[in-house]
Amino acid sequence: MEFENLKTVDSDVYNAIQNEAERERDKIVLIASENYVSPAVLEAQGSIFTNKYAEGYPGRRYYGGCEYADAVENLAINRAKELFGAEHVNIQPHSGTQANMAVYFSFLKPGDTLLGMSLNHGGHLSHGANVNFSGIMFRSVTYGVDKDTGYIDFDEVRRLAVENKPRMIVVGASAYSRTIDFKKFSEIAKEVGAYLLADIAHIAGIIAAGIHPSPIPYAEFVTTTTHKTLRGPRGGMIMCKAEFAKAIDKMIFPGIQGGPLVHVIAAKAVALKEALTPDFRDYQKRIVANAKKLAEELMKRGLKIVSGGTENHLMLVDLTGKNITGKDAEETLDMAGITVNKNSIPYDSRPPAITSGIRLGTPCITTRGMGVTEMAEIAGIISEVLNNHKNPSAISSFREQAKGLCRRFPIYR
Ligand code: DSN
Repeated sequence: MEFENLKTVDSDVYNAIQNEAERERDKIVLIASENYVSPAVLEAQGSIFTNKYAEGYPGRRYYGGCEYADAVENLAINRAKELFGAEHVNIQPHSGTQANMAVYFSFLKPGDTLLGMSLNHGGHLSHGANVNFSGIMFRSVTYGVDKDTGYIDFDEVRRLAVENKPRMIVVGASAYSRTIDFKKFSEIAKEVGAYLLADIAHIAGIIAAGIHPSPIPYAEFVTTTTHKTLRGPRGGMIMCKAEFAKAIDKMIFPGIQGGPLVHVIAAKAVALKEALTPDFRDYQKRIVANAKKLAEELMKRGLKIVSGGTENHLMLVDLTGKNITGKDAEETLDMAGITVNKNSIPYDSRPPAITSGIRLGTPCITTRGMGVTEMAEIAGIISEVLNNHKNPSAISSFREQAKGLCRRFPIYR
């Protein structure tokens, strides 16, 4: 990557970027929440919109000179509305957690009950984990997956909802490989008089492509990040019914954020335009087909997948029978040129910094153009590396194979 000014001004940062470019180029990245943005998204995010203050909303700013900031924010909002069929969109959240925070702070008071998926069972920190503001400020109750099937246990969700009368139910996950039944969640929420928030950060792209059912008809609030399957810049977004628009907008600004990141909003607009194309739908189909194939190939080689497979872009590998922890698997696979993250599996006996599982996802490798043939090859490397994790020379021999695969599928040509 050419950064001539940066090279002269700050060689330390320049070198870090070059090293990161090399890492991204030469490693097979299976982190389910990551992706590679398009060159157009990258250009918009690196644009001079980073110079602009635009507190407020299009047509109602606290600074002069916002006409072009208004233009990009309106483009992003309108494209998001079209893509998801949302009544109202706030495109300013800096992250998924801030999007969730804005929803909670708008409609919950400290001490109110929040029912969300347990972090240990695949939920997210901001869905009520006790180390997060959401678990500190609110009375958090969590549901999980069935021990035998690995599927969300709806009997438990309903029982907890009836017993605890939450003010809000959060549905959404960071490590759950099955289709989420938003309708069923909305029926439970209605039964107990709770709001429903669907956090679709991981599966937003798949939903936009119509491959996963959308929560828009069922949830009062839908939050997402823009950088995972959606393949946009790092950031967040809130969609809601029109009746909640004013409260949500007021909570994002001035409630919990100051000036919006206009360069990021410009990049979100570009990503949303890309997501409206038929190519994007085809790309999401390939993400899901690749994940299915990868899971099948891993299972063929004796690896256990939580819930027995996947219907989205990710899977959780249960390593309990493999004599290796999630932490060691992450480190060993990285030495072989495959980047993953350790991840708790449901009912894990090990702590979150060690874990008994790894999470694998296919957005990055699908963006590079890899298909089902490459999934079999990658599953073969993963299986061999895990089987030979005590043998460093065997592991390094896979490094060249992984690099060769990456070279055949360059990210930025
Ligand atoms: N940390 C993200 C993930 O990896 O799923 C969620 O915020």
